[in-house]
Amino acid sequence: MSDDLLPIRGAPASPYTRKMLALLRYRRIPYRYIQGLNASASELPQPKVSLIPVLYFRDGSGSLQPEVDSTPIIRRLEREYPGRSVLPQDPVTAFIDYLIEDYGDEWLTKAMFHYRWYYQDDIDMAGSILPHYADVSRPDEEMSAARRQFSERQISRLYVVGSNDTTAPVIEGSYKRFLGLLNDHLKLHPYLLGARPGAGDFACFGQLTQLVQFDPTPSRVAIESFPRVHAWVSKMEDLSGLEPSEDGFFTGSEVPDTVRQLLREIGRTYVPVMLANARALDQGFEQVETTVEGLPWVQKPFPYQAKCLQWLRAEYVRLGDAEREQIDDLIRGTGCEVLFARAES
Ligand SMILES: N[C@@H](CCC(=O)N[C@@H](CS)C(=O)NCC(=O)O)C(=O)O
Repeated sequence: MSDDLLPIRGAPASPYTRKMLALLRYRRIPYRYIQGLNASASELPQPKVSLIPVLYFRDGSGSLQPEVDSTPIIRRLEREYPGRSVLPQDPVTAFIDYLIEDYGDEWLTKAMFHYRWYYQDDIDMAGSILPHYADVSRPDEEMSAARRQFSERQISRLYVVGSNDTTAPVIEGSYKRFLGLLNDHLKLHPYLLGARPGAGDFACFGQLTQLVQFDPTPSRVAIESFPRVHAWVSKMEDLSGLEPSEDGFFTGSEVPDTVRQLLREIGRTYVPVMLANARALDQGFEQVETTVEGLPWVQKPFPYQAKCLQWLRAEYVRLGDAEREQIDDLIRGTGCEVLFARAES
């Protein structure tokens, strides 16, 4: 009965849709996947903010209400569907998972959007394939107009993620280092936080479905240098057959050095940009300006990422004293500690 199936609306080229589909499969939550950007083609209501994926939950009267934003949706699914959790129970591990999830969603996505709409090969591929996802039967003439419109619209939005000629080397350097760090980690552990996947794995996976499996420039990097990561992405797609053990996640004291190296990478790139973005918004600046790895970073302020910083800080404040000390030990010297410098004092 389709009534029992959780509706999710999204598209194959949307990294957050892929994040949520893989998570639903792993969690064995029965769903129906409605493909398309617009609710108008289905009987489902449109959310207030026009983003995908949209998940639909029944309210008290039984009607379906749209929800967007994968991070809170994951928490809601945890409350409503028990078992096969993607949130570690150990608060220290859970905090690291949250930080990695945020990094995947908010920083890796810069690489995803940048590569897709910056290089001609990538623009050509995405521009010619993506518009077909709305309807594969539309005539070729219509599709070539759609291709132009769609590509122009997306290229004009590169600024939103901070992709420009100044930031291109920073974004690309960070993508390549991330692949290298994930590769090192996967030599020892199948998932970022142990023997079972956390929300952070799904966030990184979502972006990597595009970066290593679709767009030609970044996928070449993965195919040539990181076949292990390429294989990981394919495996993550459907973990419905994995039988996770209760103690599959690392405890806070077991978090390995390879994860600490990833935190260092987060501290070198996402953290300075997140802080500069929040500062620019606080002070009403037109531009975010900072340096990342000694290279300049300029972009327009992005209000959503200032909220991400507040949410991260709220997670930190919520920790008990002993756990916060453990986190402080883990992140000391990674560059992530400055995120919480004020909250600490
Ligand atoms: N924070 C949101 C981000 C979702 C998002 O940015 N979705 C993109 C597609 S991957 C989108 O709908 N963009 C608007 C558009 O393309 O019109 C989440 O985690 O779900």
